Amino acid sequence: MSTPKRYTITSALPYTNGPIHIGHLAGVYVPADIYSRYLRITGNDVAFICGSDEHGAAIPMRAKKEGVSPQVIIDKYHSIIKRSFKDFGISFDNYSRTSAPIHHETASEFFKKLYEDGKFIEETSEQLYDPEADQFLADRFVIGTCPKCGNEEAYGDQCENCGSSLNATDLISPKSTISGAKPTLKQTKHWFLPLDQYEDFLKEWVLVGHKKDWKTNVYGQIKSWIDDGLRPRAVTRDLDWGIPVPVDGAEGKVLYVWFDAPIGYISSTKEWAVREGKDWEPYWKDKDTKLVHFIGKDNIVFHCIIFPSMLKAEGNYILPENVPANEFLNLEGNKLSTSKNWAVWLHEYLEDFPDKQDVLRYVLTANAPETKDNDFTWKDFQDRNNNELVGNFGNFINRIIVLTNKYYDGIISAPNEFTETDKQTLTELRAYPNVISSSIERYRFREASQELLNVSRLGNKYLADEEPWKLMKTDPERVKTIMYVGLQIAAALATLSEPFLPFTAQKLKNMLSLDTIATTWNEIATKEVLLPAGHTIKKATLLFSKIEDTDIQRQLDKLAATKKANEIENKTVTPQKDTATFEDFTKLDMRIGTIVEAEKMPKTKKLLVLKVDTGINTRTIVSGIAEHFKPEDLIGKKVTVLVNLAPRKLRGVESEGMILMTENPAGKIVFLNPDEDGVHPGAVIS
Ligand code: B3M
Ligand code: ZN
Repeated sequence: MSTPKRYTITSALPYTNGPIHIGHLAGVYVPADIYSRYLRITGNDVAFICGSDEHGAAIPMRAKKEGVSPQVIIDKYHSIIKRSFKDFGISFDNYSRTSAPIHHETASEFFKKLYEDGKFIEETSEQLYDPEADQFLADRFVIGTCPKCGNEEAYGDQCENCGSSLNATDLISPKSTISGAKPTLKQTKHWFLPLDQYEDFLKEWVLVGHKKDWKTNVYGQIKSWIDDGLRPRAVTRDLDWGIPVPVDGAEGKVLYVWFDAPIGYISSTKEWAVREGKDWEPYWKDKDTKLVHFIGKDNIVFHCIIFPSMLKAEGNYILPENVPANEFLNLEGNKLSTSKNWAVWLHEYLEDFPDKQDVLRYVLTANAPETKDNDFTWKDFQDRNNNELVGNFGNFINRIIVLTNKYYDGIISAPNEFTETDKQTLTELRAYPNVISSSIERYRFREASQELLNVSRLGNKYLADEEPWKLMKTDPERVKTIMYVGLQIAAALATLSEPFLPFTAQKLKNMLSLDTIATTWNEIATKEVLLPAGHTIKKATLLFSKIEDTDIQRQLDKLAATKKANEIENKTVTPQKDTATFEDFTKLDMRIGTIVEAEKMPKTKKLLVLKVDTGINTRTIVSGIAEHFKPEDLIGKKVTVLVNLAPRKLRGVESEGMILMTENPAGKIVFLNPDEDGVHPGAVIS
């Protein structure tokens, strides 16, 4: 553990165009939180900063899709996102938003300073223009073929396939994402940051300065961009959503979202400092402060090339000490996708697993995409919970606490002389704070989480070898020592688990009545005694519980339904039938009916014989829905019935009418209820 310092830790500002999912948590927020919590409990001065990014092009687009104003969208998702972070214990010191006045001010001032210092190039050039939508096209408003890798869906600012940073005019065969139109070229004035002038600085700072300590995936990306040669990059846009460009002659123009968003880290720090009565400047300007950006790999260019060049141009700011970007997390073998709804949304996860925040934090850490893309599977989630958290960590704690209560009414007995095994166990325990620290300080959170589990493994092995439950009858004095040693391991776990499993750590501290005894990581490494004899602990409560196959199946079913829904969406809708005249329509007599009896038609798989009260009479209707409903579930259901359909015999039973139905995305027959999950426009009523 190194000497205490000041840290500014940022995690990528999420776009408020949707809720957040496990990929965000795994890639950015959980590692940033582990790091921040760790630094706080090891005595550092930490500002852990985040906020919502509310100026991205995706926001007005989403607003258009939902038929509301962008403000409605940002307010809605800002609160959902903020809530999810809180629910999962992400311990931001401040969570702001880029629509906040303090941010508009900070970003405007930053731009003005660069403008006045002559750091921009002002240039009128031809930009892509959508003649139908009457709008310039940049960034997400235009897609086309990536000139580097040939991906046909590259955006105007970046290709998500190869990670290249692009200018909209670089795209081959561009197309407007607003109208689908082929763009024309039109002249417009913009301000450019001449990144080419920062090449030498970037080379010196990253390529030479951080060759050894930055992750190879991050370093490799930066190197390839610099090797490709950097070009001036426009930092303004012709849009009406964003921060107005604060200089004369810039009417109708806003700051490029990637110019304002990283400044959001600074404004969020200011907001925090004002609230806490602190000075924000040392957190951004004192060269002894360590600035660390946690991001996903698609944000590397912005945090390692563009933002540092902006900070350098401004002149007063420190540069990031590290940018430990992660790779991507997939879900059950497919890329996570907000638009395809292929995700585990955090707010939905909590509905299904209300007290299992730490389980998700743990699984996402143990399987974090640190060096390569990784896959989240529900089976792995279940296995890690049942084997590692319940079977290892929870099992150890439960045994030691239950036995202490059983043998000694919860009061810790004084130990007798330690055996060699006892001494060795305690020595091993004392090594863990440093082992875990060293992994965390090198941003190896997966490794750190496994070392944490090794602490409870140490405890389980010790108890299994010493078998206090067997010795209780023959050698109760020895048992006192065993329990004492075991309790020291439990106390260490309560403190060491805090960055990873904050909710569990709190529960464990309560059980051990540890709140009154301050146990720091350093104390674990150095102190003889963490829980003294005579100290009283509380009764055991369960830290983790088993996840059953049925819980997992429900999640897999949900994903299967999503897949099906996506397939249906991609399918062409059943073509419309020939025109029916009004007279044709009035011939149909449809009534509401109640199903009063239902039974299976003998010797058939699909048919049910129903008795339906139509108001006119109670009649028999044969319906092919036996595979979709149990007869007993249908009694009392209200349905829509076509009552004047010519009667016909099915398997010898006369059917007098037809119940109207449709199909949901999972292929299940449902009664007419357009609100039924996923019933989509175009679903045929039959
Ligand atoms: N809003 C997030 C993204 O790419 C982008 C990060 C901004 S960090 C300054 O999801
Ligand atoms: Zn590409």
